[in-house]
Amino acid sequence: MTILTKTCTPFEGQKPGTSGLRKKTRAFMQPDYLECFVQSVFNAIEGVSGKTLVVGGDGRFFNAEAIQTILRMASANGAARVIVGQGGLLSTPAASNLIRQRKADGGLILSASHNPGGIDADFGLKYNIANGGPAPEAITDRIFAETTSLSSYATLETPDLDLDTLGTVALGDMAVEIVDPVTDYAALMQSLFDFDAIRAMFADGLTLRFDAMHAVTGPYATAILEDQLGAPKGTVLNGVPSVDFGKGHPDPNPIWAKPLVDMVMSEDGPDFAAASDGDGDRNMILGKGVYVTPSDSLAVLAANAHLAPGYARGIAGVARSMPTSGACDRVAKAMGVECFETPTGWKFFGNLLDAGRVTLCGEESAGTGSDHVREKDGLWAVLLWLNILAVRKMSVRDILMDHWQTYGRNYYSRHDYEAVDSDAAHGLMADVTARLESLPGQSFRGCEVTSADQFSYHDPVDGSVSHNQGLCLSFKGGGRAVLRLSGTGTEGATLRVYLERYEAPDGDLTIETQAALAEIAGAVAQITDLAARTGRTAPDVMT
Ligand code: VG1
Ligand code: CO
Repeated sequence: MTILTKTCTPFEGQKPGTSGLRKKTRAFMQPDYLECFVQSVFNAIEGVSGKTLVVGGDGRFFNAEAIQTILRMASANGAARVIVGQGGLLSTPAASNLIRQRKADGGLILSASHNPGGIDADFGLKYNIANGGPAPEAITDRIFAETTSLSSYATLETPDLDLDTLGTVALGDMAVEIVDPVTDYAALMQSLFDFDAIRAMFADGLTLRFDAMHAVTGPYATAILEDQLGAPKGTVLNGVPSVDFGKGHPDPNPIWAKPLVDMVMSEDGPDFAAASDGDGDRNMILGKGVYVTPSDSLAVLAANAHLAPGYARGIAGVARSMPTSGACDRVAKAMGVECFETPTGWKFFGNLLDAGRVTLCGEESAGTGSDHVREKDGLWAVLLWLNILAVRKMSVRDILMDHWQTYGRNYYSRHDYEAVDSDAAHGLMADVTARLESLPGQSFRGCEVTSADQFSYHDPVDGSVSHNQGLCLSFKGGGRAVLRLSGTGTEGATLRVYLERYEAPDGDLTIETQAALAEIAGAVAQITDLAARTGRTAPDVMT
């Protein structure tokens, strides 16, 4: 088969963000755009000759076409084997698992995660390394450098492969192995959790609703929750993946998964409910009448993980991203295990997990995971919660209340200002950065700033340093605000304001969240001159 070398001109802005390259789908569909990025990835990892790769995506619009392009290029670049999910589907945690199980050299995951899908929505692509986790910054920097100087790429001229039939086929000299996307992942889950106890709990009548949001988790959730664990048919909602996620926004939070939240808040709502995102790595946890913030969920899971067989030996430590609340820090302290604060994005957890320093990781954006893979994992979090419920035989609400009464409560909320004018958002950040040194000691709306700094991360495992990872303001009395710009958006800039306040176990544990954080939010508005700079008087999304 003839390998074609095509000349190309570099595209601007192919810089991987928090989680790979995310752009408008139409940008990815331009001639050569995807090809240039894929060739840059291959070049950045010293080629793929003789290597095995895992490829799959969340099934969004352009997933199928992009996979065919990637397969042709992998073959033309000399790869030995590509393992691909049937129909081109793999959830992000399942891809991470396959890379590890099959000892692949790396993988390409096609997803823009929680961003909407469709020809006028978003698409994305990221490279994961041999440990199954997202490429660290050293590699994404190399990929970006390649994109700026690329002059040619290699591909084949072949018809599309049928990816719907399981088995191995040849593409040039490369083997393409089409695997069931669910099987290996489901086996991993079974090895970690007490499926019998969870099955018994469903048989006893516990009611669950899992909203797959028309995204990739549908087949996984149906196979595991309904077929293996015996939850009644209909437990999984919106379980068939569609290219535009049912025209929805596959972000599992109280805004985009509102129907599920309304359901658990109603009289006859289910005992437990959960949702996951486009690529299946995020989770939202709900109990009858209660929403569990992701930061609290991480803390509860850390405190109770030992109740599941896979974690019976206890946890080595916990890591959370800097904007995530300090709730898990209190659990780690009480358990006498290490707790790490990393920048936003799962790529920063990999070294800690590989080194055995931490067992659980989490982010405020609805990501929780463990050392079982090197990605966050939505369904895993749901199963760990189910295992804990099966052992403790308490409601979600009671478990949460018990947790706060033991450790205190970190009131927490994130306010997002989306599609803000990019210059205005960068100007706001630059202005606060310039004033960081003068802020401590000053009061804003009655809140005194005690410290103000820019977060830099020093990786304790490989010694690398990542600067400019968000602005952190601490207030007298233990309140905190974090400001950063999103690295996953595709339109203008998204300003994220993270707010937190701690209340001790004997304090008031039942304040409405936004009311509990109103003073700090007011202080941030004044410090940043937010309304004048962005033209916004209220956030677009509050989670
Ligand atoms: C967001 C979240 C971050 C998460 C990232 C990828 O990044 O805040 O916690 O790791 O998305 O998640 P940003 O830069 O927009 O704040 V996923 O599930 O979209 O791959
Ligand atoms: Co995701």
